[in-house]
Amino acid sequence: MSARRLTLAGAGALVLFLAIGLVPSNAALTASVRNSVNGTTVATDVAMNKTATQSSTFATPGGIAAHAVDGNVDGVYADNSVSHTNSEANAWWSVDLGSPASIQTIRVWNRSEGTNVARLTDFWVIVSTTPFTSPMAPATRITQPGVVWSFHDTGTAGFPSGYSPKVTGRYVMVQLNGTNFLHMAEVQVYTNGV
Ligand SMILES: [Ca+2]
Repeated sequence: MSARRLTLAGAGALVLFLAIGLVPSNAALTASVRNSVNGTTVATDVAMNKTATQSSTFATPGGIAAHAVDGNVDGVYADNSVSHTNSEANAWWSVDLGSPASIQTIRVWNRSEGTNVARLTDFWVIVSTTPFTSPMAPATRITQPGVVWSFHDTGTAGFPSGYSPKVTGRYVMVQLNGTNFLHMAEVQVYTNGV
């Protein structure tokens, strides 16, 4: 599905839900649907196009960290919009929002291809007010100064999986609890309810 089709479908669904007074909490809005509908701001992905880093990069430019904040939720690796580390212990990906933000919702979009989907299983989503430092297991990382919220998702990431930190933070990390490749189609960070 093309980005244009996703955008039009998302906007259409949103207009419909607004018209009947219901905005679904887990609607598959794309980052493109972030400006306004009838002048009302509905969702702002503050992670889009911000500086992203990861523990390693499987291939450049195919798997660069920036692919998870490029505004495209396409989960097919060959379409050049998926971040991808090497297989390693506690592989991580992180974004710097540039300034503190009131983070209401985080959405993690998994890669969408076959058995690769299962690689993003048993992972943490972490929010911090200070930069993430040296490599460490997530159970240790969440005890570090600056960490204001964390969630251990023991399942497999969806399309997307949604989280509701409701904290102010600047740095967002997704980190595997075990050893594997870490690849994601997109990580969206919203400062208002979606
Ligand atoms: Ca992407």
